[in-house]
Amino acid sequence: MPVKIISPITRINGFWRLDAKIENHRIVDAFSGGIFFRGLEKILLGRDPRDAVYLTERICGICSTAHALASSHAMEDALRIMPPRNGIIIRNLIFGADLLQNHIRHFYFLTVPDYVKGPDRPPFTPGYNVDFRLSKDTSSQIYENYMESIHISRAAHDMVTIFGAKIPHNHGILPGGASVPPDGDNVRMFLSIIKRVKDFINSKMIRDAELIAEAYSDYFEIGAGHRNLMSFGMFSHPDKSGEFYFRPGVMIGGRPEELDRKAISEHVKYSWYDDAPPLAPEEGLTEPDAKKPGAYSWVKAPRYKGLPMEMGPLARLVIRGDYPEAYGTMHRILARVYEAKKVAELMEEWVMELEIGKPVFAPYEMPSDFEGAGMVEAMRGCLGHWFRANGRRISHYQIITPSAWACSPRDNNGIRGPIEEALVGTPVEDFDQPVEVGRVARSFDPCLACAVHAIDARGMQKDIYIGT
Ligand code: NFE
Repeated sequence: MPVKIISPITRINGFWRLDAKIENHRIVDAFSGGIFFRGLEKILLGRDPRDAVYLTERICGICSTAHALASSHAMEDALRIMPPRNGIIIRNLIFGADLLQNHIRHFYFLTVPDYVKGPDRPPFTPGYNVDFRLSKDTSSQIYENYMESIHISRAAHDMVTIFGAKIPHNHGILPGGASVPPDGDNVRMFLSIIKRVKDFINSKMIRDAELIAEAYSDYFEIGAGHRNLMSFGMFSHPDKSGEFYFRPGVMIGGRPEELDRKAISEHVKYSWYDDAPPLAPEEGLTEPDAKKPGAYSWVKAPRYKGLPMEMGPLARLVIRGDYPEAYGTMHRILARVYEAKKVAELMEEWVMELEIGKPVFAPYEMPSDFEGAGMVEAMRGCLGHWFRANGRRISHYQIITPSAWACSPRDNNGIRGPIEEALVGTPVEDFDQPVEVGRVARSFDPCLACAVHAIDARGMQKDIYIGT
């Protein structure tokens, strides 16, 4: 059976290999392989737990604020720290700004070229020449907005720097709260930028996404996957402890459930790690075995109650009740732009809730031995940091990112990961131009930089198709 190997898949973050078995112009099976090794958990051992926030941010440049949040939540969980109201709002503003940057970039830079023929010059050439359905005028208009989105996504990053000092790897989020207090200047600056970003999303990005969705309506069905959704809860409420603006929850086969934070385990049968039974992240091991027979990925297979789960904007909006229950490629794309609109609107309100002169940080004492978990939403979905400290040094740290869930290989029961499953059934018109594979896979906004770390030379074999 012909197998299309795409490695590395371009227009994602990090290095990723997809093997798609194609029969009669349809994908009948798929294998998702992370082709570099993550060693972050090992780097953290023996370090001061207060430094984890800065070290784990370095996992990835596109979602570093999410790792800062997860790490801070883990410390706050362990030491029962309650950040002050201002600190929670500032963290929401920093993470919200980074989420907007991510969603704008994902839509224009990573998604649009799969559906809209670009200008006849690099970086848009060379490119595919199949199944472009929009008129020349509409395509030009969308690429005009693409050019503007470069400035707008940068403006979103500028917002992160107002309260986070720099981006990627901000210094504004830390255990205990935030580091930059609000004042007249930074609040005014933030407000003027959020308004500009919001106007762009409302007047251009939503329209461009809906134009694409209309022309490619078959993609509402293509790429549905396992039909299990999960969210850990996004944007803590500053006045209602334990509540979120985007609530946590689970939907399994259409049935809503409360999230059980203890029902997560990682499988490694098909991953290049020493064999172990499914382990909870509190006990998780990261012992590489690059020669393990049958393994095909550096990504582990996280499971919830033993099931693969889909997450990210679509899961969050469905669980929040802002989008009808739906599964499929175009639903993921639309949910991402609608979520950007909602978050921008909320952020405009949150800036006005800051109280000048009030604290942003709660000081704390660090005992010798403690442990905690930080379970938050990153842009792509559920992100967890689990750690233990002994003698004020990290003795265990385990991270599960949303892309580890999405790009996971088969689990110990042989069940495909979410993207593998979503690809099955996808039509492929031209074996040599498999644009459809990228459309389905990228709708999850995968980031292999988060999922794994360090390249494997096996990704360089000759039969490999470079780029999609
Ligand atoms: Ni590298 Fe990340 C997000 C995290 S990965 S982008 O969002 O955590 O899944």
